[in-house]
Amino acid sequence: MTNHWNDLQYTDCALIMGANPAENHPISFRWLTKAKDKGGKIISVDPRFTRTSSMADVYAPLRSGTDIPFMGGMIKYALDNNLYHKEYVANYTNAGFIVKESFTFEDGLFSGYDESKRAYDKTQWAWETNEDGTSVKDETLEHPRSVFQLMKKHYTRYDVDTVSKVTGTPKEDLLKVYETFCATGQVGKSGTIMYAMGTTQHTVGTQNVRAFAIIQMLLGNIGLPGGGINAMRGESNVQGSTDFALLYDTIPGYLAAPKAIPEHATLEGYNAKETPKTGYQSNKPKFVASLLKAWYGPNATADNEFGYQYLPKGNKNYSHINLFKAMYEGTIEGAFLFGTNPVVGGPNAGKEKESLSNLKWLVAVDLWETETSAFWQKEAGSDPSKINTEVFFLPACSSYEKEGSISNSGRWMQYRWQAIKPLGESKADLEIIHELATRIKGLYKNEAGPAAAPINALYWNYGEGHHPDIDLVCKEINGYDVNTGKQVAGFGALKDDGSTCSGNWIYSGFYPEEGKNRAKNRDNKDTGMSNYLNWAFAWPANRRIIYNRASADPSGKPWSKDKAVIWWDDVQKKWVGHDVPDFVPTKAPTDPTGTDPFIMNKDGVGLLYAPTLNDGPFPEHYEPFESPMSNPFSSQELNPAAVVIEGDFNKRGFKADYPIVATTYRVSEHWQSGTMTRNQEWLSELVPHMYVEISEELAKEKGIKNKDKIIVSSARGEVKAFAMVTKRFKPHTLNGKKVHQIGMPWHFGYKGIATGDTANHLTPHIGDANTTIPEYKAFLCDVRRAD
Ligand SMILES: Nc1nc2c(c(=O)[nH]1)N[C@H]1C(S)=C(S)[C@@H](COP(=O)(O)OP(=O)(O)OC[C@H]3O[C@@H](n4cnc5c(=O)[nH]c(N)nc54)[C@H](O)[C@@H]3O)O[C@H]1N2
Ligand SMILES: Nc1nc2c(c(=O)[nH]1)N[C@H]1C(S)=C(S)[C@@H](COP(=O)(O)OP(=O)(O)OC[C@H]3O[C@@H](n4cnc5c(=O)[nH]c(N)nc54)[C@H](O)[C@@H]3O)O[C@H]1N2
Ligand SMILES: [Mo]
Repeated sequence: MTNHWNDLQYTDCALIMGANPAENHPISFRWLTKAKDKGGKIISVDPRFTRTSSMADVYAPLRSGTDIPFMGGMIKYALDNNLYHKEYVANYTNAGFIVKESFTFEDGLFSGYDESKRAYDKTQWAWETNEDGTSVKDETLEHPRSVFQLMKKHYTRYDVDTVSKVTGTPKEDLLKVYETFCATGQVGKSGTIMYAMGTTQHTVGTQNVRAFAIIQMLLGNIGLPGGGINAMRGESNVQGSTDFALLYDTIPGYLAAPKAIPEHATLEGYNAKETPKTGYQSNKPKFVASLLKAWYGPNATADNEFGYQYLPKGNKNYSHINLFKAMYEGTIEGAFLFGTNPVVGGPNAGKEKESLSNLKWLVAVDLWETETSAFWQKEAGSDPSKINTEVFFLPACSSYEKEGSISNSGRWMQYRWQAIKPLGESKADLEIIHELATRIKGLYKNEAGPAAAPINALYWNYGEGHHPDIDLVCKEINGYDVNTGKQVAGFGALKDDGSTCSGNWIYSGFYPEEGKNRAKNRDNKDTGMSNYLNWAFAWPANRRIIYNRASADPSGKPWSKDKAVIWWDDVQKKWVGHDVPDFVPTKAPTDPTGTDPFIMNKDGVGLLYAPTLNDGPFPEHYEPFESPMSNPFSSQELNPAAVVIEGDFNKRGFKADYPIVATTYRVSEHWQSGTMTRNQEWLSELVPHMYVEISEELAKEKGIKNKDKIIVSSARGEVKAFAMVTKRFKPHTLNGKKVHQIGMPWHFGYKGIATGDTANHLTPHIGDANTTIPEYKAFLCDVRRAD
């Protein structure tokens, strides 16, 4: 989230699209209810009428996988009707930047496409720069090569009629949404966009979010209370684990994972390639050196590039779907699965199960024996005599049995204390990792060579014995002066000369001195605009609203009194207000860069045009991997840069055999792959079986009655379930033709109390062009009665 939970109460309009927070993030609704009490509006855009929709002022259905046309239409509407915030756009975004002639867009393809690599040469999308490296700008936004004009041209094609044909959203619903949300472009108003997996789990997932960013910058909604782009995060600590490099292409603090490319051959080369000359990221070498010092301690010296060469460097895509493909092909020998159940939660899960049988060994660390750790058993439909995988099970303890911090969607790092001692033989994950690390280090102690070197160099100083000292882990994350041992005050104090360490620069500052772990802060006094600065610690630097410099006009005054966050105090000569400024606190608005609020970007402005993404600087509609219609916007059907897996591992279905659109989602009563809830009696009783929601119209066509057993099939598998005939789904009218959509929860498996077929037997192994997240939310299927 750019903002945070409590801040939602200040919104004039929440556009909830690709999320169902009433059921999946219920606490967010507490704040939305407050917003509603103050006259705020809620919009819900979802293929299914959800409980969120039932709380909304405006509901619009759409076909799964068509959010870009939906939002493209909104961008066009805002521009055509002059509803955008001109001063914000001109000053705080790259609207005026002049794009080089080498950038073109034709029939769905941007310039620089190489079909054999399914990749673009992004250098062709660059903008013009002056001799000093600054960007060439046209303040009037009239130049035909300006971002603003190129954007306008790009979205002229997204007229309401064409959009409606693709999305299936009735025209009047589209216009109602556009009108309601674009009203937040007025000074004094703010609108927020709340999204989650309905947005991201697509081959165009990242560009879906980009479309949100464009509209929010056009309306001047970023940096304001009640504004922003707010990702409702998933697992309780998924925000924290992403910050700490859960993603395969990052190392902690969103630094790029080193690759086997010539530019990354040395630390100097890595820094040169990854560090922009301007903007806050120009400090990157300090964060990298401090991270390496945290990992390798005294073994990281200036002479050995602080241990940079100990880091593995690979060029492959190591995302979930590719890891499982590699297992399937037998190129991975062993796997540790810490708290994950891919035989239920992974895409094309039947194949993921098969992949596991190609491993030599598997270690599952979990609270329960899951469908995954039991994949080899007869009950799982396997023949144990044919499976050679050696499976180890390590019992993990639950969150109540251990201490540590988790970070919520609003980036608040909050400490949790241990409630009870671990039951039975179970252990905290940290303890398991500690034991593993110390034993592996023990085994390699007397070995030399490239495999042993990084293990021997690893600085594992979290105390003696079997119980790691979690306080030492916290101190290392914050960072300290390696000579004095004194904790640093924040990331501003980190150095690139090896004199400081920090395990994650974005968290630096949460534990600035002995006895002051701010994740443990529990002062619930409102410090202004419900930012609660003394409750928990929000990265970065305890800021609650990111880009909050944009809540003030170029001269430093809040755009409006009601939406004030920070402002320039000309007497004290600094930024003051309700939040920690997301800006150099003493940099005056009159400074040459005093009006550049997006300090994490090289040019200090928001990117309406983003030449950094893999699939183009502007979001463009492409059909899902499996689609019921051809793309009316261009002859490119699938995102040209999507990560495609072909062959036996990922069979593809077509509309002739599978004419129905399907999607998957969650219910309040179950959690994820179900291990956590299908083992609970009460929750199992509430939602005891796998079911599929189908419209009354489809039920009639197929002769299906409520509670009948049906079979849903896709190119990859079949699922048997109860039919839930519902008004929540309605057929779409796409280009004049009726197309059905169905939906189902993905929580079921054969273990536990509430059992049922696994929805993921149907979903494909296909990845978004930037993140490789699988397209769980839009695929094709067919439906028939089971008897
Ligand atoms: N009770 C409960 N709460 C949870 C979880 C849980 O399992 N149970 N899981 C947690 C986790 S890890 C996560 S990531 C979050 C996920 O939170 P959400 O994203 O809210 O979860 P979903 O229910 O998967 O999907 C949200 C909605 O997207 C809609 N949708 C499907 N396709 C499209 C599309 O193409 N466009 C649009 N606009 N909408 C579409 C679905 O109909 C669904 O209502 O929830 C978290 N909260
Ligand atoms: N079709 C479809 N599939 C999806 C999605 C979808 O929307 N549709 N959503 C996707 C999303 S957003 C997500 S996040 C993934 C989730 O996929 P998974 O992470 O595989 O699913 P979970 O059920 O959350 O698995 C968590 C496991 O961790 C165990 N566990 C709980 N606490 C602890 C602990 O403290 N330590 C350890 N070691 N284990 C613990 C639980 O018992 C459980 O077995 O699924 C994805 N799969
Ligand atoms: Mo998630």
